[in-house]
Amino acid sequence: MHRAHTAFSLALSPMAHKNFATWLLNSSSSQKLIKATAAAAVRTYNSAAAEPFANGSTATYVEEMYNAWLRDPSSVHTSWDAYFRSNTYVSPPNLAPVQANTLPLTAFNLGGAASAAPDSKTIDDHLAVQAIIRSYQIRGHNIAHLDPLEINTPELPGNSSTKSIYANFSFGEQDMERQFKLPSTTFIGGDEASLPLKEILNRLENVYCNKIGVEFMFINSLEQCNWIRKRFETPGVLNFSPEEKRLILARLTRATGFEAFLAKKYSSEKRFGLEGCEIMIPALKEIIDVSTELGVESVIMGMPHRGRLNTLANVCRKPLNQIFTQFAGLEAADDGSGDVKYHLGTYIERLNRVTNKNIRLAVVANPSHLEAVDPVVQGKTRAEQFYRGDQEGKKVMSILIHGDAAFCGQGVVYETMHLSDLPDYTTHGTIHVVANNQIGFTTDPRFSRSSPYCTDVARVVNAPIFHVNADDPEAVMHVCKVAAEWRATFHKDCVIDLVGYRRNGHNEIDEPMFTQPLMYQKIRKHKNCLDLYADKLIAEGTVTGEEVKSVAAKYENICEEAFALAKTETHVKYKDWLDSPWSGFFEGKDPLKVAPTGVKEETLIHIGNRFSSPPPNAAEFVIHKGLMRVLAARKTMVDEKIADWALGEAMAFGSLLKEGIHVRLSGQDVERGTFSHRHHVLHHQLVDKATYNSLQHMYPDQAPYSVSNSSLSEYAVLGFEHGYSMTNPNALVLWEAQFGDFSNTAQSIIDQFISSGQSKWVRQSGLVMLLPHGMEGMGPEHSSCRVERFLQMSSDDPDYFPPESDEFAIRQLHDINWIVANCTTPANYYHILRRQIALPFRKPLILCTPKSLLRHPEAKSPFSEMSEGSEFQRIIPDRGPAGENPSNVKKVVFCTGRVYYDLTKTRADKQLEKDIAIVRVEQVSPFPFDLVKEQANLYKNADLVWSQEEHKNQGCWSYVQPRFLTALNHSRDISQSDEQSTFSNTTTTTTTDNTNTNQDTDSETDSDQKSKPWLSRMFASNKSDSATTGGSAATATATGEFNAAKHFDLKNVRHDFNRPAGVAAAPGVRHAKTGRKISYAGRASSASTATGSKAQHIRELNALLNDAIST
Ligand SMILES: Cc1ncc(C[n+]2csc(CCOP(=O)(O)OP(=O)(O)O)c2C)c(N)n1
Ligand SMILES: [Mg+2]
Repeated sequence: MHRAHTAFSLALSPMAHKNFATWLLNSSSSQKLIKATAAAAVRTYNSAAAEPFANGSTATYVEEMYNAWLRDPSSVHTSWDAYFRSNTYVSPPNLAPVQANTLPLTAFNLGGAASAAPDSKTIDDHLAVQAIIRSYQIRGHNIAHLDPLEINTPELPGNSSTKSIYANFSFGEQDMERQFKLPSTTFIGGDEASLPLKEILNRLENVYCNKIGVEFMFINSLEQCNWIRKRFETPGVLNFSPEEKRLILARLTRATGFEAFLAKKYSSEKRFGLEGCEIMIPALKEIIDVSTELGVESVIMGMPHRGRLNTLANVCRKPLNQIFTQFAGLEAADDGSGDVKYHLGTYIERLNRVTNKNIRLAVVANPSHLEAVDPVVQGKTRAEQFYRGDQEGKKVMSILIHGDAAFCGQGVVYETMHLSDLPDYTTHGTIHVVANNQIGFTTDPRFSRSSPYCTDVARVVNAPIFHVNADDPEAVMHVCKVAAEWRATFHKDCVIDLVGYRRNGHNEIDEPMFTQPLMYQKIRKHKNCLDLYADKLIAEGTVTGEEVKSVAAKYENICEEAFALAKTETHVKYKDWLDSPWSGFFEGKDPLKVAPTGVKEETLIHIGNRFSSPPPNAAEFVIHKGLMRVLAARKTMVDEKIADWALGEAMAFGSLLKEGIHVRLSGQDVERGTFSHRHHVLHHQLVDKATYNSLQHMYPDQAPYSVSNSSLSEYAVLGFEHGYSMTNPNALVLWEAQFGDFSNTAQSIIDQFISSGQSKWVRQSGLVMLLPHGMEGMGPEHSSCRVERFLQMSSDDPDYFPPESDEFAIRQLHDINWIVANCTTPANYYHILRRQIALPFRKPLILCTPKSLLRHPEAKSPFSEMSEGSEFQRIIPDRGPAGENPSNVKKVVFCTGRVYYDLTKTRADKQLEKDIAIVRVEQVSPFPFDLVKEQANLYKNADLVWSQEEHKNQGCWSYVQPRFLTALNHSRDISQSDEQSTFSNTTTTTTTDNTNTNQDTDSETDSDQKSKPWLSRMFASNKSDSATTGGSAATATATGEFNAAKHFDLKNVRHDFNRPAGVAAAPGVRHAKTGRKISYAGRASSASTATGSKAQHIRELNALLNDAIST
């Protein structure tokens, strides 16, 4: 039986066997099961796992036998007795003998004399009944009626009658009325301890082979298995009251009505409707209702395209007019690129009418990349739990909704699942809902997965999986209730597999008959779930036909009213779709003011002393000798008031923690540091798991510090940390790659969330990515963080020299999508980390970090470069003889990162300190046009060279080259002659104020704007009239001061952090690239990032150093 391998042809054949018992009989593995009970095949616990039937759950069965045998050896069959006496059996460590599962001898003695020993047939028959019960529990789902279309029915061999199975168990018709004692591992009896065989079979058939298929017996916890059995087996669990049924009907009506309304009004628009799985809406509502009842106050959801609008409308209750406005193709009122409507997020706080409790619902915005949002949701959830002090996840939970094809196809699902139980990543249980329409775009399951179910990935974390036929609303509601209770009880993941179908094509414009003709013939004849359920409720007298119609009509009216309202809108507002508002963060802040990043020297000394000290109970806490030396070396540095890389980092973290900023560092092996330099967690050498983390003990009232070695995943962990960073701007969240290039397995998170999140979803993040980078002869894969890729995604315009003013740097930071830097000193590293928090807004920071520099004797900074008055240096000028006498300098070598130390050494070796200046570009993006210009002007007569250790087609060269040209040659404005390309396409806005201080640039008026070609206008300025009005005032006054109060109406900036119109307002000017040039000194282009041969690496390095350091 392989659900994925079933073919459509089966759908046309009648279901061969509806009864599990029949199937059981014919299944070869089942035969083994049957025989196993009597034959008592001798297996060890381990070998049991290899047997098809004897999986982990069968071990529980063996365990039961074992427990019974322990209490009374004669209570089990002689074969079990022999087996246990042989000492072959080893009790599994996590299954202690459980009283509830004992099987006393008297259990077999129904109807017989109380003291008489049971005969072996009685024992065999009882064991056979137990085996049957277990078989239903283990594999009943395989034959349950899950598919509303009845296409994917099991492939059943032969045609045997139900009777024969009893016969096979040595049961005949005559046994049907025989009473059998029920074991403690079933709840089908309710209050009854025994039942006739016929009733046992009927009840099992109903529980496990009807519209719900429960897959749970692989779970290695008897308690959890019993919990699930009870929820599904107890008689009457599926009985719903008339009120409950009406509520389901009303919700289903809305879900169905919403799609129908959109189909009517926007028939040619893509919306990725939910038709065929509309029950997902009542399902989500049920999960939220039950969870709210159980204490949850905030639900964070991640979901793909399918049914997203419906979820926003009917689960989150996002105003319908805002949703409809998205269909109108209106201009946006705010900045950014926006996104298609079925990717946008939302955040709503509202009263849950069923539970009468307040609830916060967020749907996280996501890209097309299916499942990429999963870890982001988890990180955001974790962070919300953290800030609320919700250590057990009782108040905040996540729900992840998946498509069937994506759930089994995308590796990030697995990677995310593996975070679910890790101490620093768990969200204490996620409910996964699969909108399983049994198709992925045009691909059938049998071609899209090799596993029986699309949900099999969840088995790796022992998550129970509840398959349910999406055409049975009551079964679905029951499953949802159990899922919510499961999460609240065990705080572990579980999966609801809603097996439905897709009524239309992949989207509403697609023709499904091209590829699934027979399936769609069937779908066309298939009544929708609402009609089926309404018919049922009418037939049983719960509602009348009139009531059904009136509920539908009422909802249609609501939609019509919202539709009319939407028509009056003139703009869409991206801010309405924000998923993570930071209330209060932007209010009253000067958006162009950075707080100082230097701190008092005494603070540095305090942090340094703590960081270099063993734990207070040092006498008892045995530290590794090597680490004692590390601590001693740190202490010496503190005494000498200098810092190496690790100390500089600790200064940044410690000082932020002191200021109440939570710091979280996560990634592979970050606690020690891949290069064994960090050592934030000291391990007691004699006591297991006893650790000490000095950064957690800097100050009594400090913010929490968390450092966590992560699972070996980049995609999920980076996504998780990105999500974490979205929740609260007052936290420094860092993810470190083991080596920089490993971040490429997280490329979708980088491309779709980190680089473009603000532009698409008006969402900011101050996440820091630490990427070890440097060509140090370690081979192609351990050398480069591929900084060129990050730079290529930087949004600053290579040809645009922003207006020069005191606010040059902050304006650039404000306008760019992220910051890319490569620091050469611990002090600059310290400042750039602190600046992340000092900024009045948040931008991701991509930081190339060193390897050999971690221990380089010159890569140290005095405390004076970190104390009050010091700040981050975007460029570090040459401070040696060349810098002191610039007019004598023949050549200026610009560089970034560790190659600086090689260059200075070569320069010293060649005694060219007076002739060659070396200037470090520490912040590569946004490009320090102003400082580069200043440096170039300083060395008027010198040749200019960019030197890098990366190959020419890699590293920073292709990014810096055009920007150097713009920085060097800014005298001739070409904007007037090249209007089409005058403006930066995202960051430049128009100003009508001519008082700009920038002498190099021309101001541009509205009338100038109007005379431009439309494309140029569109790219150039704010998109709405209102925004243009707001931005019409100059952002800088004649004195260069920025007056936030005057120019920003913060009341109108609902989500605060959006760039208020005008902040970036500055006329764009491009410059002719004539005059001074910059040349390149470095490796040639290459396909690989570095050579695998150390000798060749050194040869290349020497060549590039000689090339750069020559006059
Ligand atoms: C990572 C990724 N690969 C490919 C696609 C293109 N794509 C969009 S929807 C889709 C099918 C998804 O099927 P399923 O997960 O079952 O969801 P359904 O559309 O059936 O609801 C594909 C392949 C994508 N969006 N993301
Ligand atoms: Mg699908």
